[in-house]
Amino acid sequence: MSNESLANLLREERRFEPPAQLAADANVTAEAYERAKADRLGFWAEQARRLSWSTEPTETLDWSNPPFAKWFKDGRLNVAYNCVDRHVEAGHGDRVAIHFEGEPGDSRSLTYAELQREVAKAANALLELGVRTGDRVAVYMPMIPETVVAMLACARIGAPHSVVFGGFSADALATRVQDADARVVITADGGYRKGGASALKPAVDEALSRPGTENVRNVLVVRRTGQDVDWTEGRDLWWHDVVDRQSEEHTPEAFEAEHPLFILYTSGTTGKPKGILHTSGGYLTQVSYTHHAVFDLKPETDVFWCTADVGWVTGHSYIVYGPLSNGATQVLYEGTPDSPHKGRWWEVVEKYKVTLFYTAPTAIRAAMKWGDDIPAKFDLSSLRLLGSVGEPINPEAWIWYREHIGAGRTPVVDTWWQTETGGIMISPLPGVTATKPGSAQVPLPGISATVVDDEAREVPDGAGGYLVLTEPWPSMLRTIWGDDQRYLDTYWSRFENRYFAGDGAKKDDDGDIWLLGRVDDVMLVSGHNISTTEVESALVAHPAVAEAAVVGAADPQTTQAICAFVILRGAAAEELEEGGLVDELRAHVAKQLGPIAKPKRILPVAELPKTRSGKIMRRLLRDVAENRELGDVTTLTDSSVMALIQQKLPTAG
Ligand code: 6R9
Repeated sequence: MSNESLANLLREERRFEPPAQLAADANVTAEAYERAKADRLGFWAEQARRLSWSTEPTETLDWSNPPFAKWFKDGRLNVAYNCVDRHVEAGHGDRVAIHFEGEPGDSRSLTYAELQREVAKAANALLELGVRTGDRVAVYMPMIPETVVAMLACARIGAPHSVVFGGFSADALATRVQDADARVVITADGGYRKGGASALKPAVDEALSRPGTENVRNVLVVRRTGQDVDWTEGRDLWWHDVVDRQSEEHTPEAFEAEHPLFILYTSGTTGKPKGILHTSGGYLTQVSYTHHAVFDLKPETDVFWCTADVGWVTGHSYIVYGPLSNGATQVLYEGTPDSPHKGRWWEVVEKYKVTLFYTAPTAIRAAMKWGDDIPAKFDLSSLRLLGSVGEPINPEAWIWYREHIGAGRTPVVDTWWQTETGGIMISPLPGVTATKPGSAQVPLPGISATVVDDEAREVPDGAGGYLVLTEPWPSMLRTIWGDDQRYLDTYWSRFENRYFAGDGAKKDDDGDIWLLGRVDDVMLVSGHNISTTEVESALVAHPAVAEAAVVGAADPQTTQAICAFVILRGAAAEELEEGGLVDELRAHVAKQLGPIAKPKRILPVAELPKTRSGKIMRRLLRDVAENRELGDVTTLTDSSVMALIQQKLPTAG
């Protein structure tokens, strides 16, 4: 696609300067870029001093065996001590760490002092169950404070956790328990979602009946919903029986900086899930620094809320480790945004006077679809900064977010990163960067990223290619659990000495980076590479379209033909009966991006298939568009969506 068409699509040419007061008081200023450029490792060594080490590291990076990095390797620390105890020791024990809001409306606030006691008790309980340094613990939980406590208790005793999203099936849980060879599973009877109690324990029972899970000695069960559970005597234990009676004292042990902190599985499009391994010192340094820098956190006054689930990396880094290492006060919300009503999130913002809010484009587009009048009913004036993560955010959604949630005055930071990167990599800095709707813009200080072509040559400004990371970073994955070769093959073999992120990207004329979706999703139409993101953004820019997903379907004439699935806004859907709208949308895309990007087919649908973390699963839509049997649907939020979409299709062709 030509640069003119990109410029055209992004006719949203407005730039948003940081608010003057925010810039004046910002945690991080432009000087950080200079500092990091002059001495990248020195810069990260300084950031490591944000943490309390029992042995200060003297060596910043050991890259003698690339791509197997060792950061701060002679340093020792305890991650849980850094997230909890040291804030209490510094006199902040009375500060609220977590405002928990349950979906049914129950709430409870935990101070740092209370969190310290809970984590100590849970750590003592795990020790009593025989969990030892290095043993893996699977965590399969709803979004409740005990989940955070469980993760920190594992970190405290050096037992890597493997959190499995509570919405995943028994199958998915079994594979992950087997792969990590977990010794204990921490779960709950259930949690509240979509207005009801949704069970978790039966999936654990089923998963543990599978071969390869025999090493799980105990299942520790939190009572959340009170629903009936089956019980395996000798294996299953109630959290309240075992944890509540423990001592509130536990002396944290210091571990090496490279001690494994957690494994988190990412599904990827093919093959078995990859167990992404993160370690302690480098990971905590980067999530702490990025949380401080990107969200401009002022721990005394801010209330942070990241809406992700802890089963996703965003929850690990920006609910548990980043905010808590910084002594933040944050909201933890259990349920879905539309239960019991579509204003639930905004009600929570109003209730806790949330100042910093971090969510995903999919949620923003849903809120747009539900209507401007819903957030307008709540007092959102406490908000001072908004963040986005998970997918490219269309300029249209970015502007809506700023206008309707941020009252047209808050900065919006679009943060690009991955499970593998551990922490934020590319993002504006709210006190420095003039933001551009739709672009993640610049690598953070200390991070080196660029865009290269097929031959690994850096592309000039105004051109597109593949996003690569050119220098190691502290919170990088260390390997794929049990599979070093797959780590090399997946990330380090596409380009020599560069980390291949798997995302398409473009540099604009200012050199700012625009993310264009997964490389697997790029379409090839009559010899042109066309990004799904750009066509989707063009469609969403039309007032009749609430959401769009675009795929390339095999086509005898053009290699691939663009096939768009769109969710229409209410009134527009009626207009469609008279026909015309589909033609208008095709013409609209042609006008915005050029005739080559005009979708061959546009199919209005009621819902799009999404993963649990809110990403559109284009590969399933490609299966539909190419009349194939559907691939793996186990990570879908709602598998009935695909049946609905298939019904709508007059067999493709
Ligand atoms: C944090 C997280 C990683 C993939 C990543 C990319 C997409 C995430 C994005 C974004 C454009 C952003 N992605 N943030 N694309 N702009 N701001 O989402 O981790 O679940 O591992 O997904 O998500 O495609 O490669 P993970």
